[in-house]
Amino acid sequence: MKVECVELRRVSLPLAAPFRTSYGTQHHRDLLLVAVHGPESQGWGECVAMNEPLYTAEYVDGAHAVTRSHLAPRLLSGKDVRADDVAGALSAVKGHPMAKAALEMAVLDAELRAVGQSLATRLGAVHDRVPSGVSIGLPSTRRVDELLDAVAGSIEAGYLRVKLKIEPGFDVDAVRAVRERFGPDLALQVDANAAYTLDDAGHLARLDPFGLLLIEQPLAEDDLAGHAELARRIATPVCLDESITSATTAADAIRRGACSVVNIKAGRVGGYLEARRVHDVCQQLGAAAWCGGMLETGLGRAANLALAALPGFVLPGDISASDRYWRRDLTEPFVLRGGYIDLPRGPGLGVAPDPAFLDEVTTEVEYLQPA
Ligand code: OSB
Ligand code: MG
Repeated sequence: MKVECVELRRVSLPLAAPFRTSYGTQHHRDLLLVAVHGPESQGWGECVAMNEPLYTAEYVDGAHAVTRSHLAPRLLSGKDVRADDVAGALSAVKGHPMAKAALEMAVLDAELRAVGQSLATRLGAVHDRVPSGVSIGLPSTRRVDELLDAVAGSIEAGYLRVKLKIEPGFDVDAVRAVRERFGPDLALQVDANAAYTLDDAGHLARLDPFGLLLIEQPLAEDDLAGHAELARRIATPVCLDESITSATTAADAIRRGACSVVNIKAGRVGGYLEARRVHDVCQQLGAAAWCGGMLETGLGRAANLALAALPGFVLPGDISASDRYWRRDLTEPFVLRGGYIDLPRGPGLGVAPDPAFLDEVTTEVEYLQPA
């Protein structure tokens, strides 16, 4: 497509409930959305960069600035761009995978709408619905009874798998309490967001008896050797999130034994096309994959559903229903049906923001055109 205009929109959406992890508490989502406008169609991309650079180095103001000054101009060069070419066109700019992923997603959406194909078909999806998991934040009070209420609510809502955020001081006892209350059959996993060091290996081994599906990103992002050593010392399978930044790093981590499970997030690896390559690497090397989440609106959720319907996604993802995040979503809400969420069927993402509601929650908008 010829990109005639790139629209950058900042949106502020309150979360239905605060989300606390080992790196901080989120009360609202300050989002960057991008739209690409071409002669035949337009497409939407959602940038998953968080408000602050605490999960990874990227954050929403930085993503906005780099998109405005360095990324969007490379797509507005006057030449025809295909979704397959976006990563290459942006590759001279180092880093900023979430900003790049949003632009590629928008071009994919526009391109697919023009030809009437869904993103799921384009990526190679083999399912028309995906099993839904939920990520439960640290309780604000660090009290286990608050956590047990949240888990009970999630099970009642129908989620097929529960992920608990942990940090030093809130881990083994919390997991034990959940197992005691909900039993051994609950599909349960934990996410540390890099809050531990290898010195904690003995302590983390105390999670072994609880039959967790996995422990996600226990150690620092750059510590593959540490994760490989930890994986030898604990029985719980090690899964990486923050460390996996591309198909290359995924292959390296799996081959080194740093993980046997991979959380795939398109934003973290620079786009849905690279995310599919991470999926392919996991399949080739025998690692289990699942689709992570970044508190997306319906736009990012639609794209994650398409990705999660690929055959190598063998565990439920962090793709919950819209009401787990938002009082009102930007798109038609995604709902649980028997623990599953249906893929949207239409071309491209298959969903679009409600224009009036989008305007209501927009805090800033700019339109970039060729120089
Ligand atoms: O570490 O997986 C994570 C949200 C924001 C940033 C990082 C993470 C998360 C989640 C929530 O765990 C997943 C979701 O439900 O979107
Ligand atoms: Mg994680």
